[in-house]
Amino acid sequence: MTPTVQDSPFLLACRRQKVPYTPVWYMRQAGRSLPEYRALRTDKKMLDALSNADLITEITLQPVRRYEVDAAILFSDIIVPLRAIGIGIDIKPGVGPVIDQPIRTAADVARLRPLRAEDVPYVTAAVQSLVGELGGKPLIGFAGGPFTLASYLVEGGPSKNFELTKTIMYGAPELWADLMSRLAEITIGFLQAQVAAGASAVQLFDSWAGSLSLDDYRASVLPYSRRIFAALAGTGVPRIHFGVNTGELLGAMGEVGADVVGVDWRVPLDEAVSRVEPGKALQGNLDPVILMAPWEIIERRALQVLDRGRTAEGHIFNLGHGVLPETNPDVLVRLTELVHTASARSA
Ligand code: 1CP
Repeated sequence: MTPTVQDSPFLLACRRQKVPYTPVWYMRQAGRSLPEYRALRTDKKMLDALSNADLITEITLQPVRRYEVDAAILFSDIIVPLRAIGIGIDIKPGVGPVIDQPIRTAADVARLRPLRAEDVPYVTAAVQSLVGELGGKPLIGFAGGPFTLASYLVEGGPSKNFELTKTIMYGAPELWADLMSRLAEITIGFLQAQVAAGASAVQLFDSWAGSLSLDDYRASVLPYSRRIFAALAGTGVPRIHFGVNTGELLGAMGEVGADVVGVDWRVPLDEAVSRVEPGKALQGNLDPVILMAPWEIIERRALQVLDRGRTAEGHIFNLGHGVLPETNPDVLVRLTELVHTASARSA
């Protein structure tokens, strides 16, 4: 019998079922560190690459071929749905997303209309072709979480302290609610389009939610993330939720309805188990910077992550955040092999 995507170790682990070995994929595996990615990008702007179905397909497949990871992640960006509904955004090399006219008033917020699948034809076409190309390996669709999207829109670009965003969140609750509701609707449309086209799982990256206290996260972000996860519940695909520096928020980030909670490197996985409610798988959590150390160190630390991951109901091996651009791809090939062989021995 040919294995189906539903029997893949990645989806089994998301569902907390028995796996032949611990599945592994890497956040940001589909960009930046691979020479074949850089070669493809030399004469192409990031935004052009993100709206070309053939390029999205090719870049998504590159790390799967090279690293033999257990899942592909769609080559896209969290700003893609915002641009698709008409917000002026550029991705500046070495900076990140930059917004033409930041969103700060009720009139600005009113420009955020819902997203339909027809707004992102290059994404749905790429997902459809990837499902065929991947031959039974799952494709992870994704979107930015509401706080993280709000932070780029309000600040106008990357930010350290999110001053303007938090000023609205603390001081103008009605405006904040309108902004977050609209972002939740856009995100639901974007994720549903990816799942309808064939994505096997979704990850909501609320990368910067860790800048909030637990109380503020619960009051001002959690209800909108919960709305997103609830809208996807009927699709049956596993829903992963991830943020950076979210040790204090791990329980709440699971409560939004996530099937899998992503953990950064600051909280050991066995400790994370005690912070999330039962019935969740965990994903993580090797520090991406450890990949710059000698192999013996990487090996010891990766085995420690696997050991601690065994205390979870399901474990997907990953880094605690994205692959850094200066990472040697050969190290990721070796790490993937190590995770597979070491976990198969103890499965
Ligand atoms: O594996 C992959 O690379 C898949 C594609 C992917 C993903 C999952 C890209 C392509 N972006 C993202 C998500 C993303 N984008 C997040 C959430 C995940 C995370 O925390 O890493 C965030 C916060 C962004 C915003 C963004 N886009 C930044 C960060 C800026 C900041 O505030 O620090 C940057 C640098 C970008 C551009 C971008 N998006 C993707 C790539 C490969 C790049 C770099 C462009 C390049 O140099 O080629």
